[in-house]
Parts: sequence; C-alpha cells; structure tokens
Amino acid sequence: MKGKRGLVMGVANKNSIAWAIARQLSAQGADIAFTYQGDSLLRRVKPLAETLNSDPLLLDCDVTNDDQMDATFKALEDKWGKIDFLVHAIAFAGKDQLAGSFVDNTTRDGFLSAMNISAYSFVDAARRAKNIMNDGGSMVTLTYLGSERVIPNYNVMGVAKAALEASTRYLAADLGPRGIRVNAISAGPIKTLAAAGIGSGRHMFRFNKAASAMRDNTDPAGVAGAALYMLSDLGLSCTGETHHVDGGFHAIGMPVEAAMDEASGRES
Ligand code: NAD
Ligand code: IMJ
Repeated sequence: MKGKRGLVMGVANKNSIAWAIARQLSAQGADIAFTYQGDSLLRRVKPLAETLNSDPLLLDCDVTNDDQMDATFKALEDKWGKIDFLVHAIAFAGKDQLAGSFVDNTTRDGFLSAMNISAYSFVDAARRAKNIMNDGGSMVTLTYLGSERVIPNYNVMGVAKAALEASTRYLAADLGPRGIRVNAISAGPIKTLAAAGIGSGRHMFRFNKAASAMRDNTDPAGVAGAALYMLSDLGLSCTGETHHVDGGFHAIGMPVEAAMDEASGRES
C-alpha cells in the first residue's frame, strides 16, 4: 500500500472494524485520512489516528449532512489532490427498530433513516470519492449476513444491508471501466459499539461460535486482511463481490448436534 492514500469512514473507538482495517493498511504503508461523527468521537479517534501518523487529517462528517460530506472530499482534494481507496464502515438504525417484530416495529422514518445512513451513504461517498480517485482505485464497505437471511432483531438493518450489497454491484459496474473496484466484506459478529446492547447478544456470540465451520468468533484481523486484499493490487479483477469473513458460518445449513448443545449451554 506504499504510495496509496485514502479515506477511512467509521472509526468510533479501538474496537471499531474500521480501526482494525486502518491499522493493517497503515502497516502496509498506506496514508490514511479519517472521518469521525461529531466532537464527542474526535476525542477517541484523534489519539488512535496519531499512533499511525503524527499529523493525521481528521474530518468531522455525519453522512446525513451534505455540507459535511462536501467539506470532507474538498479537504481530501486540497490535501492530496487524488486518493486511491475508500473504506465505508458505517451503519445505524434507531434502537426501537432493532428489536422484536419486524412487521410491527418498522416505521417509515425508521426504515428511511436506516437506509439513508447505512446504504445511501456508501453511494453518496462513492460518487464524491470517484471524482478524486485515481483510476485503479478501490472501495470497500462492511455488511452482515442479516441481508441474506433472517437474524433475530437485525430487522430493518438487514433490509438496509441488502440495499448496500446491491449498491456495491451497481457501483462496481459504473466504476469498472475506470479500473475502480467496489466490494463488500460480510463480517461475522464482532464485539464493537454497534454490536453492544443488541437483544440476546450473549446467545448470538455463543451460537455463532458453536455453529460456524471454524467453531470460533470472527477475528477483526481477518476482516482487515480481506480489506487489504481488496484495497491493494492483490485484489486485481475482484469487483462487485460480497466476501464473507465469518469463520464459515454462512456456509453451514444445519449445525451438528453438539454445536446446538454447546450454544444452548446443554450437556451433549
Ligand atoms: P462501530 O460502532 O465501531 O462503527 C460504526 C460507525 O458508524 C461508528 O464509527 C459511528 O460513528 C458511525 N456512524 C453511525 N451513524 C453515522 C452517521 N450518521 N454519520 C457518520 N458516521 C456514523 O461498529 P462496527 O461494528 O465497527 O461497525 C462498522 C461496520 O461494520 C458497520 O457497517 C456494521 O454494520 C458492520 N458490521 C459489523 C459487524 C459486527 O458484528 N460488529 C458485523 C458485520 C458488519
Ligand atoms: C445489531 C442489531 C441486532 C442484531 C445484530 C446486530 N447482530 C449483529 C449486529 C446479530 C451481529 C451488529 N451489526 C452487524 C450491525 O450492523 C449493527 C448495526 C447497528 C447497531 C446499533 C446499536 C445501537 C443503535 N443503533 C444501531 N444501529 C445499527 O441505537
């Protein structure tokens, strides 16, 4: 990644998937600018970014704010002229939308807001990024299996992730002629802020560990490795892909009996 420059959106703290990706890209020589969501997160993101670069470019950017999105990509152009990569690791739905019944609890506002922040923001960022991206650049977003299958409580976020993955394919088609690749990484559950306080969280992590092919939870370092592959020239010719990094959980149709016992805490 030496000589490559790019933007990482979605670091909130040291547990963020975006931070695992940024560390790996930086270790391979990339120069990275960061966006953060509001002043309260700057206090967390600045010290992290400063461990990679003594004078990092840090940009306040709520993805629902057009002025801040404009200012983010203007600042990147002013500093570097061109960029080579974009990492989008942003999702949000109202807490009331992420519990219980999808059919009863999904409101119009909740649906539109989840779509806006979690799916449209990638399309919006990609449009702005491509205007300052070198041909041969690369973009990556983060998604989750709840887009393909029903996962308890994921609800409207699953619908938004399905839109995000479809957007990835359409973006890949539009930007392919310029050699710009666009991919998604479908990560298994990882203990971050976005996975904290979700309904039946303890059961979810235990079940994923027991029922995955590898019998383990997803290591964020594996997600960062996949991002490095996709964002570097290692990933040449790979575009429009949703790549699972989840210990093989997505490949299992029915877990073995011992795994079910383990997940439920029963003796086998
Ligand atoms: P995280 O909480 O560390 O990151 C989520 C980020 O989204 C935060 O930095 C937050 O500031 C940002 N964000 C939310 N609303 C925003 C807005 N309006 N404007 C700008 N930024 C906003 O959690 P994470 O798990 O690292 O999440 C990163 C991505 O990974 C998300 O897309 C998430 O859906 C995805 N993902 C997470 C898991 C998991 O189990 N943790 C699994 C698969 C995919
Ligand atoms: C989130 C909710 C419900 C079930 C979930 C998750 N499972 C997993 C997650 C099974 C793995 C984490 N995830 C993949 C996400 O994309 C999380 C997105 C998210 C989380 C919150 C929590 C706090 C809040 N709004 C959120 N919006 C999106 O208020």
